[in-house]
Amino acid sequence: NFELKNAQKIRSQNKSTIFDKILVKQAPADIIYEDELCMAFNDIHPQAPVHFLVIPKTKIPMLEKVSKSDGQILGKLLMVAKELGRSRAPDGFRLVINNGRHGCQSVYYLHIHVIGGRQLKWPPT
Ligand code: DGP
Repeated sequence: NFELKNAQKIRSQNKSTIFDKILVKQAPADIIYEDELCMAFNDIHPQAPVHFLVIPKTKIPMLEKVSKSDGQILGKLLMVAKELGRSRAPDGFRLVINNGRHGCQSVYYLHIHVIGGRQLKWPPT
């Protein structure tokens, strides 16, 4: 039933993810940037020559869970994505945030994909 499914969904979204472990260096990752608010590391399944993820250090499971007080960290994530994207994919790049099942989100720890280093197509399928 709906309530059971919803409870299971909420529990799964609160579970520790692989990105929680990468953040505290309990799991390996190719970290390309880190400061007091965020971290960026290369995607383990790159979809292009440049494909890295930017995550906040304070956990947000998915974009739809952000609150008004998260505005600053969201801005920060975009700024870091922009700076790293510009230097690593100077001919252009794309940001993606997958949200929920239909968005193909697989890791429930908010992350911005930064993809580039080749000609991308639009629209994505
Ligand atoms: P998504 O939740 O669909 O937005 O994508 C999650 C991305 O995370 C996917 O592109 C693969 C990547 N990923 C999954 N596990 C690991 C991991 O252990 N290390 C790294 N570096 N990336 C991972």
